[in-house]
Amino acid sequence: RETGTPFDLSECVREPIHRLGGIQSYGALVALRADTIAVVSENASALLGPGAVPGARYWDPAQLDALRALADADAGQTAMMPVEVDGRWFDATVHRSDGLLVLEFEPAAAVTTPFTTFYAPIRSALVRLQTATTVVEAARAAVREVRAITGFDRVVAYRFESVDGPGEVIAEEVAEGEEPWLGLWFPATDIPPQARRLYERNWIRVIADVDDATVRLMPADPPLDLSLSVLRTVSPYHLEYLRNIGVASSMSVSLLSGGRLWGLIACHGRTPHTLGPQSRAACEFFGVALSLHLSALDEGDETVARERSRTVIARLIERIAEDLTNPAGFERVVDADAVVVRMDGRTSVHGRDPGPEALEALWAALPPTTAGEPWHSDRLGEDLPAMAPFTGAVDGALVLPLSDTGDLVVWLRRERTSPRRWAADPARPVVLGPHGERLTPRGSTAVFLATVRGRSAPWTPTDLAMAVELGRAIMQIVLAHTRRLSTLNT
Ligand code: BLA
Repeated sequence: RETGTPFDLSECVREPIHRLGGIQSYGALVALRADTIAVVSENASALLGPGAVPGARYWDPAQLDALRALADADAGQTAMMPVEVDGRWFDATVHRSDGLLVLEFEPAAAVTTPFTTFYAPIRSALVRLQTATTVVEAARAAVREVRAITGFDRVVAYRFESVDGPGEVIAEEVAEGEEPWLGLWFPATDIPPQARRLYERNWIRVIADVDDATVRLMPADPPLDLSLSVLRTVSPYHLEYLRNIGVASSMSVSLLSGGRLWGLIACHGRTPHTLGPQSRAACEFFGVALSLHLSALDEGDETVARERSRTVIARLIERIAEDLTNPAGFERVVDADAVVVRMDGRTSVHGRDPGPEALEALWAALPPTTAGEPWHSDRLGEDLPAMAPFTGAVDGALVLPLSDTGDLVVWLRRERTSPRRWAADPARPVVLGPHGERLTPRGSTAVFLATVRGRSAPWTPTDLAMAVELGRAIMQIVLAHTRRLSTLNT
C-alpha cells in the first residue's frame, strides 16, 4: 500500500481483541480446570518460581480454595487478593472464563501504602465529585484525582456523542509541557465497537508499556477468552496509535450511563508505568462514582427537557384539534429545521422546506414502520442511499408513524453547521503515513476545523420519547374526531 492511501477500517472492527492469545509481560497467567493447569503463560515459572504455580509442592492449597471462593462470590467480575508463593508475595486477580479458573499474578510492590493513608484524600475527592452540579465539573474533579493517584502525564475525561460515535475531551489535567487537548474531538474509529463493548464489561485497563513483547499463552488454540483479564495483551493497531502520539503507557477507566459506555477517563504516560492494585482500585472507584453521578445529572437534565416539551405539547393540543395537518410548533417539542405532517396523502411542511423531491424520495425510501414506533437517522444519505443526493439539505430524520396507512410526523434536521475542532480529519481518520503502515498522529498540532458532511445532530432518547408523546396526543385527537363523525353520521 502507498503513503496517503486510506487504511481499511473494517480490519479494526473485525479484530478479536479479547482472544489475541497473549498477556502483558509484567504478570503471569495460569488457568485451571479443576486442579490441572489448562492454560499457562510462557513466563509463569520464570515469574512465579519453578514449581510455584498453583497445585505444585510450594503452593498452599488453602490459597487456591480462597481464590476459588473469591471467583465464585462475584461471577462476571474480577476479584483480587494477595497470595504468597514460595516466600514471595503476588497480587492475584481471579475470574472465570471459558469454564476455567483464570489466575493472574502481578509481583506485589515492595512497600504498600496503608489503606488509611489512601482513604482520607479519596473521601474528600468523592465529596467534591458528588457536590458537582454539572457533568463537566464532576469530570474535572475526577481527572484531578486520578492524576494525583496515578501520576500519569495526561488524564482526560472523554465523552462520546453517542454509544459508537466520536467524542470530545471535556476535562483535562496535564503535566507541564503537554499540549492541551481540552475541547478537541476525536473520530469514532479511534475506539472500535468491540473495544467499547469490552469496556462496558470491565471498569479499567492498563497498558504498562507499548513496546512490551507480548507473552504467549500455551496452548495457543483455542485462544482463551481474555475479556475480563487484567493482563490482556493489546491490539497492535492501538499500540501503534499510542506510539504515534508519543505515549508509552496508558490506562482507561470506563464511564457508564445506563449500562452503556458514556465515555472514558483516559490516561497517558510518557514512560512505561504499572499500577498497583490499590491505585487501580482507587481509579476504578472514581470511575464508578463518576458514572453514578453522571446518571443522576443526566437524568436531571432529561427531566427538565421533558417537562419543557410536555408543557409545549399541552399548549399545542387545542391548535392540533382545530387543524390536524398543521405542524407549526412541533419543532418546539423536538428541535428541528423542518417538521412535516403527512395525513390522508396530504403533506404540510413547517420550517425550512426541503422541497417535494426530497420528501417524495424519503417516503419511498423509508423502511416499513409500525404506528407509534419512531424510526430515526442522523445520516440519511448513508442509511437510505436514495437520500444521498439530498445530503446537505436533509441529513437527519425522526419519523413517527401515526397509522399503518402512511400518516406520519417527520422532524428533519440539516447537516450540523457549527464546526468542531478535530484532533484528526474525521473524514479520513486513518491514512498510511510516511513510515509505511502507521496510523496518523492525533493532537492539537494538527487540528482540523471541520463539520462532518451528511450528519445532523443526533436524536436523543428525550427527542424520541417526546415525539412518541406528541404522536399519542395526535392519535387521541384523531380518534375523538372519528368518533364524533361516526355519531354525526348515524
Ligand atoms: C482502544 N482507543 C482505545 C482506548 C482509547 C482510545 C482511550 C482504550 C485503551 C487505552 O486505555 O489506551 C483512543 N485515547 C483515545 C482517544 C483519546 C485517548 C480517542 O486518549 C482522546 C482523548 N484505533 C484507531 C484505529 C483502530 C484503533 C484506526 O485509531 C483500528 C485499526 C483500534 N483502539 C483500537 C483498539 C482498541 C483501542 C483495537 C482496544 C485496545 C484494547 O483494549 O485491546
